[in-house]
Amino acid sequence: MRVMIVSNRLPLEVNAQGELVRTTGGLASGLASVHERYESLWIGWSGGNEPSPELEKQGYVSVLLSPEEVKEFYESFSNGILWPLFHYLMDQMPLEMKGWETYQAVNAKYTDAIVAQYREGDVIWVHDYQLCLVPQMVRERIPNARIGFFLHIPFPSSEVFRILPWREQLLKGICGADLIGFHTFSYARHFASSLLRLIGVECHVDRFTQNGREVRLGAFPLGVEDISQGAAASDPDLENEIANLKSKNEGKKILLAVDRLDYTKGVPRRLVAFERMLVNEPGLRDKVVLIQIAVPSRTSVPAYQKFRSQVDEIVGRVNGRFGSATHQPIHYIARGFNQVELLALYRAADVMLVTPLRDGMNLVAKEFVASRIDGDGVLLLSEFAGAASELGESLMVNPYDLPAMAAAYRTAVEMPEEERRVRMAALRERVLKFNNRRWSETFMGLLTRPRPVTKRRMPIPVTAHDLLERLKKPTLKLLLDYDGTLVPLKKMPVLAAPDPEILELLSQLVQRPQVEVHVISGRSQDELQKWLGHLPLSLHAEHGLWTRAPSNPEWVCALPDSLVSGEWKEKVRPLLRQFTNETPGSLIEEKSRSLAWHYRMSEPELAQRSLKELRFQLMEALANQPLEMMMGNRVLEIRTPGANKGAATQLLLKETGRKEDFVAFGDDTTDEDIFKVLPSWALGVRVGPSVTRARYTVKDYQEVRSFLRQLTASSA
Ligand code: ADQ
Repeated sequence: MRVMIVSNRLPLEVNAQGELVRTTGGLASGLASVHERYESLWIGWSGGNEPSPELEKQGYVSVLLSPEEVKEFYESFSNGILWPLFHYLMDQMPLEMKGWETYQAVNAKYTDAIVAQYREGDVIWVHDYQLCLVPQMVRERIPNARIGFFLHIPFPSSEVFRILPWREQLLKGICGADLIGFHTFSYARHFASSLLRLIGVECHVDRFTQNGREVRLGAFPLGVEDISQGAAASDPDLENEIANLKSKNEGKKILLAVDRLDYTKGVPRRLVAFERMLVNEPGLRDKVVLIQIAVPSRTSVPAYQKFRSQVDEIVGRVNGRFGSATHQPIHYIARGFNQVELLALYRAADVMLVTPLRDGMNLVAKEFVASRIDGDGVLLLSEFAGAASELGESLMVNPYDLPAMAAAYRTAVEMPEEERRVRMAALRERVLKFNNRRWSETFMGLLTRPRPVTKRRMPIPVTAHDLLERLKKPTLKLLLDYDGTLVPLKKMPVLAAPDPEILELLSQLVQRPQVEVHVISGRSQDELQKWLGHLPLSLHAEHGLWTRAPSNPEWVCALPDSLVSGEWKEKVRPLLRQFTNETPGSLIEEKSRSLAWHYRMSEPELAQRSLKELRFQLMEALANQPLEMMMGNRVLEIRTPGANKGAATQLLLKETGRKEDFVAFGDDTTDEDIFKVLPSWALGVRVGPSVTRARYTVKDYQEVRSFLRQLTASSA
């Protein structure tokens, strides 16, 4: 098995001298282990616009981006819009949001690179917010590919995510994957609620169905290597460097912070809280020093330039205010450190400050813990970092609460050794156990698990023309559902009256003696009569309980009167009214032998909760009644049993025998009753993508109309 890792950037870039150098960032650190462990191919941008033979030799495939693409896809759209929004920092977004077209085009470019390299059996693992559209784009070209998607940054609340004008496309793009991973459970929960609210997809615990495919989602917190054991740890310079740092700061506690210089990392607030501690605690002024390492990042995005000068200004102010000829409170170093330098700093520090305003995970916190073989050191951690959900023994802070932060710094500096060790021991146990190897193995394990064998076979996608070709006999019985099959679904049932086009099509069709048309629906006799009654076709109302033949205006009931008494309605109606009042947007539909509760217009999460409660209360209230509850598309129907679309279909089939062709179209769960009873010689067609018992599927109601049109023409 080969793994294709796909990320916006490769972990190496070609510098001005043409040499390969490592890039800084959490994604590169996390994935290096996958690249080494599996047979793999890594696809991404190398930072340039020229192919590099050096990269290819090492198993990297570079995607080349033009300067305009870098500007619009990477800087404007990915880092200028998605990055701040996903981190809840909407004030960093530009007034005019640009780059969507290029974002799509570049996602297609990555897709081309994947398709060109793909070999049967490969596993494709796509990473991060720059490539949200890639999973679905690959799915369309390699339908049975195994695709994973991992988001390295937070997935925001659906209330924030919905701000994006392209929210639906981004969600559907991600849903092309088989497995979707996040760092924390709450990001997965936010994603699931966006699915429900924005594209109406309901998630059951850790899975949902998309276009008839099962998609899973879950929390897979990324970990780090045990860096106390790695190559850097055995570097001869390391111990010297640690001793050097300690002696230079003799008698002082070292507070350390290491970041990519990004406004999400909370650097200004961290520095201001430090200033506040110095103001509040004169006794500590010459006993603490803050070392802030910050590697410049995304320097061409406007929001970052402003932010850098803000940091410079605060550092200057604090050092000017509290520094002396022999002491400088903040050491601010704006460059990347190599691994040995970083490790020495982690090990020399007394307190590690990790205080992002929002962070997907934050690996610096875990690297610090992993490096502390001495079992000492204090981790001060923002509750808004993904890492907070795993590292509960750290000193937790809210980075927006400056007085509390300043107080926490003091607590950290003064924490007794015993407490430091107890906390660190617990942190180390977890960080070393749930390391990056475990992360990739868990994700890959789930992604490569054999797909569950479904008893139901997948329906065959067909066009109107394909269906027509399958008709063999001189005459045809046609069974048509109404809503969603002949006309598009509408928010309110009363708005779904037939349009002139469908009326014209049906009236043409019923003139053909070779075709017998039946319309079957959950709707009442009155509605069907009003909308289609003038046409000479058979109507079946309330899922087949009532039938009207073309030649006879009388409606006939399929069940004896005794079975359809409506007394139970007196009990159910008040309950439905109560739930309708409590669930804005829902409504009750009265039919002769049933009551339906529609909630298509309601706020989806509220509707789900109400539905659960309503079903429970109905079950209690109707315990001794021979009634059934039936779920349709955003509707719950309570009705007398015995009459359903399946029973009605069986009656029709009996008359037909095998002399005629029989075709049934439906788009809803209630139509599954039809497909269930169809013999092998009849054609069942589900309208729209879904798990179904029907043998065939067509795209939408337009395709049904196209079938009716071609049928009319061919039987003329
Ligand atoms: P980042 O935002 O890059 O990653 P982080 O997880 O902290 O954030 O990773 C930073 C990496 O870069 C660490 O390995 C760190 O050692 C290194 N680094 C940072 N500053 C450095 C410096 N000055 N010199 C040298 N190295 C430095 C994104 C998300 C995170 C998520 C990761 C991984 O924003 O939330 O944890 O991906 O999924």
